[in-house]
Amino acid sequence: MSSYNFSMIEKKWQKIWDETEAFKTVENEKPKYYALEMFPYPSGKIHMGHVRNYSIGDVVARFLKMKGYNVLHPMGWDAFGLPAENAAIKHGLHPYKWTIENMEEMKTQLKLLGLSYDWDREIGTCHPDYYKWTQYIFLKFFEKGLAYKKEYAVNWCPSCETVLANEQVVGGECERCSSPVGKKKLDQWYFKITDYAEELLQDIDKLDGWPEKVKTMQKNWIGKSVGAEADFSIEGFDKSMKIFTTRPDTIYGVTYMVLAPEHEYVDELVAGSEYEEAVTAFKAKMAHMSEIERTSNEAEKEGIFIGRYAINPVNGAKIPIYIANYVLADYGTGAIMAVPAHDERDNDFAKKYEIEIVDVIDEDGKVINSQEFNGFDYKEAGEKITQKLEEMEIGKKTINYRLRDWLISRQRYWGCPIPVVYCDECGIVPVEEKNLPVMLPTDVKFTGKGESPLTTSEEFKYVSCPKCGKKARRETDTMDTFVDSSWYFLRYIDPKNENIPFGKEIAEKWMPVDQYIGGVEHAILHLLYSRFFVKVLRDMGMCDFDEPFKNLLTQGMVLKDGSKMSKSKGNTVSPIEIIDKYGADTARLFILFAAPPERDLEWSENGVEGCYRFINRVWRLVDEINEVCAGSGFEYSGELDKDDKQLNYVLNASIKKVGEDIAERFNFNTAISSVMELVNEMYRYKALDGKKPELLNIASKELLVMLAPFIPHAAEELWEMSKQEGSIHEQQWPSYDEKALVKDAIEIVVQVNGKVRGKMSVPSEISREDMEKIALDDEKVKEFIAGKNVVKVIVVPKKLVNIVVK
Ligand code: ANZ
Ligand code: ZN
Repeated sequence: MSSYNFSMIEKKWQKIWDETEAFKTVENEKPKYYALEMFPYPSGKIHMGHVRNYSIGDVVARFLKMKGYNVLHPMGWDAFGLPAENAAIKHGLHPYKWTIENMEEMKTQLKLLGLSYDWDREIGTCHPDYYKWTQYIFLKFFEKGLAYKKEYAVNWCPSCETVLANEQVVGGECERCSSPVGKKKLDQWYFKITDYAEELLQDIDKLDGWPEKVKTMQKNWIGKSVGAEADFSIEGFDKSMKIFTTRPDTIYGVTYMVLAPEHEYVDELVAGSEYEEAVTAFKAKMAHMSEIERTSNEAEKEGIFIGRYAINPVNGAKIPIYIANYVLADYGTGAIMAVPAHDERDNDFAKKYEIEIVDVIDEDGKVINSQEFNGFDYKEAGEKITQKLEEMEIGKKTINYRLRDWLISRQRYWGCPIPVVYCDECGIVPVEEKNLPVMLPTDVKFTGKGESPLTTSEEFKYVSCPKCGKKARRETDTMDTFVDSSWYFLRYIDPKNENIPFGKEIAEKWMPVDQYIGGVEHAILHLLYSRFFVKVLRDMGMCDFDEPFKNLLTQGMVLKDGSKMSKSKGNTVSPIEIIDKYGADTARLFILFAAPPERDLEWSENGVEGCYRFINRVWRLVDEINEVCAGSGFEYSGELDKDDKQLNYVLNASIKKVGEDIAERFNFNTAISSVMELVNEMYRYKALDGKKPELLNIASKELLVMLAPFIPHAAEELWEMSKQEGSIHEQQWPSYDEKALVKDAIEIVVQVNGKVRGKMSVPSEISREDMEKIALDDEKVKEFIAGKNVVKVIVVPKKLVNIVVK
């Protein structure tokens, strides 16, 4: 008898898989399958979230390989980003060194999990041979007018001294340091994602393999609103105020107007008036508040009258103009017509400042108080009023998107340099393609303050203009790391291409990603940006597909004591400790068994131990079968009796269920349960006398094949011990025998004094006498009737035996 020495086995097979390049993908005739997990940020240590993400992906990849696909399963590093830079500031370590060391460390840890990656395709976004192509793509965007510069009041963290994207502002505070976020005007680079808003929205409906909730989040993020623009003239002012409304039907109910405090007319409108001082003060106050603070539902509505009046174009009413916190400068036109009777925010505001409220829609949705539009349904009235505005040439139907252009420049060192040069003569000049990559300089200072550290490198900063040759200055901002991760899945396909980011033909072959797996926290930005990139690259002729990810699985969180495992909560469990104690196979099995992938998973040491015991149970079973049945082979003769049939039934039912659960639903937990039932049945069968060893050999072989995606090391070792040929991971997934699934056995219930004490499988043609005999002979039932008198045995044919005892 051998024992399950996981540590030796896992080391052994990891080494062999490495040496034989077992998971290297080469082009062949098989149908392709691209399995991809979101690549990690190299923080230095893997956590349970990684273990979960990558174990799920590994089962998918190994399973599809066994199903006959040519599987591409790559891994790499999302290696630029702030933590490296913070470490540099804190510990004086260069970000490059810090990152490379972390990548090495994490790779070692990932290898301990026995994941089936083609490490030959490994990429790191911080390597010049990767970011060269990020820069190349940037320049293509620039050429097409899809990368542009504009001055903008950005979210600014005074403590990190950096620009923050909207999503990095949480509750008005910096996501990283919790300082209150302010605004600052800076020249910034943008990608024009808004040009693709409509297509990004429309194509969501094509994503059949995506979770509904992710699709909804993307739709809301794009936020399409159909409405109208209308010009309201301003008394004593030569320009009119353009507003955007989704409810033109309410235009007769307008009782005040609002301009965003930052609206370009505001200063002019109050200049020299008694309102000027108060308006300036209010604007200053707003400048220190984040957009979220200003517009959240809980935020108190706040504003001031600016001493001016607008004229309602449809009825000539004179209406006061305010500036207020809840109107934003960069949505719609930055100005609104306020209808307190029908808009909640306007209603709060009007009540607070005692402004008139006029109903224009009654309870049945019919328009009232609206002259010739009275009596119309509000929807119809909206169209008619828009038409009227169009006829008056002061308005038109308008579509607005909440989606803004993507702010991509960061005043940071550890990112991809933006490959442009500023020349006094020629303006913004792109770096020539032959001079890519623009390498990150190494002679920089990390002060943790002020401008990008790239400005501290004199050598980097000054260059000659690519156009005129005069002295020019390089862009010193770097790109948002979301840019790096918006195309990495394309680089994996052709990772060593030295001429272009990826070959078109080979990308055609492998794309789209068949299964993408990752955290739901990336449901919006990363996925939207990747979709955007693919559409732009397609329009540039670099590829022919419209969408990058065919199927998406967003895995749930790993919880402990009911809350997410996280460093800050101090409730983490180290994957490495678990691997040391139980082995990677146990860790993987537990994570896959404890919950379906999309649900949250509660960590449980008992659960882990249970999985460890199960692997040991499989180990002993296969080991014993090898000992007892060796030499018997797989060919049996003679009829199958009821026990043979039962084993065959459970085996084939299990093959069917495991295959379907993985392929159709990724229900790994129920797949594993079914394998556990098979193991129980094999133990039962093995304990019987005079059974067919060939049947056990067959069951043992298929059991291992089914377990291979989940516990690859133990399965491979047991495969070898069973003297099977080749690697288990090269085997075909077993098919099941429909005939074996037709049961001619039935299940009967045995009761003692009316209580169910056992269920047993019996031949369907069983007699009353046999039912009674089998029931009384059963070990469990014997326990319940031991030492008692059997008064009566009631038999319901083919259903039930009730034993009455005293
Ligand atoms: C009058 C009105 C009456 C409105 C009513 C709504 C309901 P969505 O759907 O998000 O596009 N709005 C327009 N621009 C704004 C800005 N820059 N900041 C804050 N609010 C703005 O919302 C469009 C509605 O939000 C517009 O329609 C406008 O208020 C407001 F019963 O106009 B509505
Ligand atoms: Zn020049």
